Amino acid sequence: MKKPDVKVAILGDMNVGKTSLLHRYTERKFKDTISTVGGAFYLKQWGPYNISIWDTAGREQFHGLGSMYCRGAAAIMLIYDVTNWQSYVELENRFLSLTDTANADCIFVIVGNKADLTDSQAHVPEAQSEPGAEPGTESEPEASPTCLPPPASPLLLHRQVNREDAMALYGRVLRYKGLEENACLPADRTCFETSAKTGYNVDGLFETVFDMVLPSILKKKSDGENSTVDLEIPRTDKKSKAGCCS
Ligand SMILES: Nc1nc2c(ncn2[C@@H]2O[C@H](COP(=O)(O)OP(=O)(O)O)[C@@H](O)[C@H]2O)c(=O)[nH]1
Ligand SMILES: [Mg+2]
Repeated sequence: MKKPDVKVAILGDMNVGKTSLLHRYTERKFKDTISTVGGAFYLKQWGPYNISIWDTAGREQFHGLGSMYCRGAAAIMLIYDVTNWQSYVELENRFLSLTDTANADCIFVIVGNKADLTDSQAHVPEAQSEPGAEPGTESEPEASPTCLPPPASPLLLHRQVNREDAMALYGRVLRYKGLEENACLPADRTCFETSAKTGYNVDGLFETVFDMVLPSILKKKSDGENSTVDLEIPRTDKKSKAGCCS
């Protein structure tokens, strides 16, 4: 198996669409039900580097694993559902502390998923989607230009979380981490809205994050460290914090 050069972890409450986002990005598909037991791991080649992406299960019983998933992470995606305020609140209440084991220079991005439910604009995938990435469910054939016009937009739901809320959370995450806002990436580059269902902004999210972690890979390499991420389950009682683990 190829050794990852860097690690990205996906965190957020159950049902916000973490697995669907990863599935949409890697498989170019959307399925209505995919269950994640414990977690899943995906390796993406990005230029000459291998990036490991860790999907977690949001259920309480797996929380012990959450900090293990974040261990040595160079980037963490905090995912909420734009139609569910509680999923946004939980990021701070339950998930932020799990990121203590991430790298000291870990990059955070805040992602509001299910934007298709609140915004008609999110009904089309981003322009830069690869050919073959089709919106909607995997069983739907791609619409040809000569087909009937698209069906009327489904009824949109009221959004419970705004982009401003996400940007405010990003500021609080930086404060929690003890980071200076002006020394970090600005909130308008680290807050995303996506739809795993339609593909809206999914490539943009992952590819921006991959680009963001490149300096971290290069720094590790120039520091002459062993630049791989330890995939083994860490030994218990390892209490040391960021910086010790990659
Ligand atoms: N409408 C809509 N539903 C979504 C989206 N992403 C996920 N879902 C649905 O939300 C549910 C939970 O998704 P899942 O990926 O399993 O969430 P996870 O628990 O965070 O991994 C499933 O029924 C998905 O079909 C999305 O972007 N839009
Ligand atoms: Mg899941």
